[in-house]
Amino acid sequence: MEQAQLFARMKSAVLEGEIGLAADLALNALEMGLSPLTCIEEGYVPGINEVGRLFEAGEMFLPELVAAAEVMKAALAVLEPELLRRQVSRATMGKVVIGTMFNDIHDIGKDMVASMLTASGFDVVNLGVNVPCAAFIDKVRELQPEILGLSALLTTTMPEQKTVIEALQREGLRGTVKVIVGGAPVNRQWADSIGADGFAENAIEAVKVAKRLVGK
Ligand code: B12
Repeated sequence: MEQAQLFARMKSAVLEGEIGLAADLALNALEMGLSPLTCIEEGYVPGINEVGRLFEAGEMFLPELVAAAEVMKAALAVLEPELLRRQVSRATMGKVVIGTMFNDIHDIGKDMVASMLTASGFDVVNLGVNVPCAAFIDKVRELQPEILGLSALLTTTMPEQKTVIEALQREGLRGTVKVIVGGAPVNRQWADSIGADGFAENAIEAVKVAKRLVGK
């Protein structure tokens, strides 16, 4: 199968909610020697973005959104171990604590960022989704990470990023940790307005920003 055809089938597997097919295509791609990251970026992510567009337009509904997310997870489960195996770096870049904001259960993109950071040598502690502000603060105090990553996929949960930064300030921890923010509705302007140290649009950029912030 041609690469372009394979990527098109990955995209349609997400759109059609075909979990088994998506995982098989990921295995095929690895057997063909394709980079796991290219498959994610060129195959599956265009699929989930199209699902988001159709959902917004009222042409797809919640069950289909859920199914598409399951497909993404199945494909990533095949690709991520290979991503980590290929890119593993021996140098320790520092510790990152990352999580999705309170009342937000989106984790596909946040987990991609976590995987890419791990693959690049960061020691990542992933707190999962729906993380209350107090849990972020407790982990920063306990683990003293160099970087705190905050993910928000909903316009209603973006303000939680500001809440966490303010709480760090209040607790006297703001100077100890660099805060990076991301998620589909987040942009640089928002990041600057809440006093974040960094913003990234995708997982590759997130690694660059994190490295810059730790001076590597
Ligand atoms: C899949 C999905 C779901 C899945 C999530 C499953 C899961 N386990 O994650 C399910 C079905 C559960 C879901 C539920 C809902 N969803 Co939803 N969902 C999506 C969808 C289609 C894709 C998100 C995704 O995974 N994208 C792929 C990843 C790779 O991209 P990403 O998340 O943006 O991450 C990248 C970057 O943003 C960045 N990044 C991400 N995090 C971080 C963190 C840091 C620190 C950094 C530096 C970078 C970074 O790097 C990532 C990798 O490149 C989006 C549409 C969209 N295009 O965003 C809607 C979307 C986010 N959902 C939406 C909505 C409305 C909902 C619901 C409220 C629907 C409902 N009526 O119940 C619920 C909310 C539940 C909740 N409380 O959280 C809206 C939000 C609208 C808004 N303005 O707030 C969207 C935009 C759809 C739409 N167009 O209307 N959803």
